[in-house]
Amino acid sequence: MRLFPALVFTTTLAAMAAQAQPMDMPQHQHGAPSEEDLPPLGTGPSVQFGGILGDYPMMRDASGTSWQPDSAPMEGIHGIAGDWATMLHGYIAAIYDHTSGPRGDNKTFSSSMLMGMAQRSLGEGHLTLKGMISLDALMGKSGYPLLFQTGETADGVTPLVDRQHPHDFLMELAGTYSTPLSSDASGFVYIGYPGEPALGPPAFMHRFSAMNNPEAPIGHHWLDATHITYGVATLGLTSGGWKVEGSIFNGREPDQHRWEPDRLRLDSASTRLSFNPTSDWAFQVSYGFIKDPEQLEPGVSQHRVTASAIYNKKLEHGNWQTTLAWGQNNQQPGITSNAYLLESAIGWYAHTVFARIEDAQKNELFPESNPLHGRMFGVAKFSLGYVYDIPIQEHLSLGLGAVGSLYTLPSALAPAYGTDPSSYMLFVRVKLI
Ligand SMILES: [Cu+2]
Repeated sequence: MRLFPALVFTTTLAAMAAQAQPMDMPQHQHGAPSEEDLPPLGTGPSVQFGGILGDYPMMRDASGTSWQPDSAPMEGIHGIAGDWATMLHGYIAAIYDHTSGPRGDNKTFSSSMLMGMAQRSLGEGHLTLKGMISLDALMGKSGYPLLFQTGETADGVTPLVDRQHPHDFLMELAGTYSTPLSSDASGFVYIGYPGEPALGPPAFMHRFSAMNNPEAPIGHHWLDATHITYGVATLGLTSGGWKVEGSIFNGREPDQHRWEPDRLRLDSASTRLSFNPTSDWAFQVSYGFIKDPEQLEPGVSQHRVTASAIYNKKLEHGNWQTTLAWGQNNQQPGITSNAYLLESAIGWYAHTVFARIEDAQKNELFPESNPLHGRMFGVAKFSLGYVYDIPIQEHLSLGLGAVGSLYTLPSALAPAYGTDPSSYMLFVRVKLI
């Protein structure tokens, strides 16, 4: 891990937390305002956040244009700058990662995210600007060890297998405008470079059930891997708990040059239907045609179908969220494979316990030289983790955590992975709250 830039990032987070001039509002348990805490319109500051895509509580907004339950907590520092309501959210973690077996490895690395958002009213509607960066690229081009993970490339020549790719420095630069169309419906447009098309559940680092777990899901490229896409344009409608939207976007996954933006293309398309029937539920189904997603497999496109349900329960001193998701990739030409994910996290005072169960079909675990090349294997992963968060400043907390995982795999994989592979991560995290 290159320590210096990571230290600068941490210092910047601390300085922002110290200088933040938050809105004068009561804070709830995690330091973030909940819907009830916000001053009602007309009595508090005239500038405040609303839903970025229509008339609904801001807590519903997750990554890109995806939705989570309204009752989900939203961390970050809220403020006002002129006519703009602003929000800042971020974390940086130092992680020690160990994976067992013949393909196992150890690595110490950092992962991070800093997100800024600003919203103002414009005409009848709302304009929202979002920017998000990550210093994940400091971990090096081959990312971090993660057994059975597949997707993207380290160097443009070899595919990443049993490694999670680092995220690009630029994760999102996007603008959204929404305007009322009738008394109960709004239309919106979302433009991002990079951005997230209307495909899949909220990206893992943006949903409460996953955000405390430093590991990416091994089903990432079946569910939410399009969260960083170099070129997205989305049009949609919202009405009450419903949202329907369509995107055109760049189907190619980010290349190995993580510090630089990629070439803009708009060669793929997706559509998503979202429904939040109550403040505790968020459902979505989506379909996308993804043109040539893998740099190393030109000419192989994908049809992707996903469905997910998120249940969130606000507790007196915490929050509990559970996500169930399914994703299917249908390669053209090629095979169809599925990934299933069930994850849950419960936060109570300073404690968060989280768990994830995944089942994924993988056919990219072996290089062409291996007789098992191209064969599909079903693997399952069980993870359990815990993090303890200590407040170190009004808007900053220090978390100490660990996560351990066990796997089940077909016997044909034992020579490559051992009969009972396992892995763990230990981490220290500084987070804006
Ligand atoms: Cu990703």
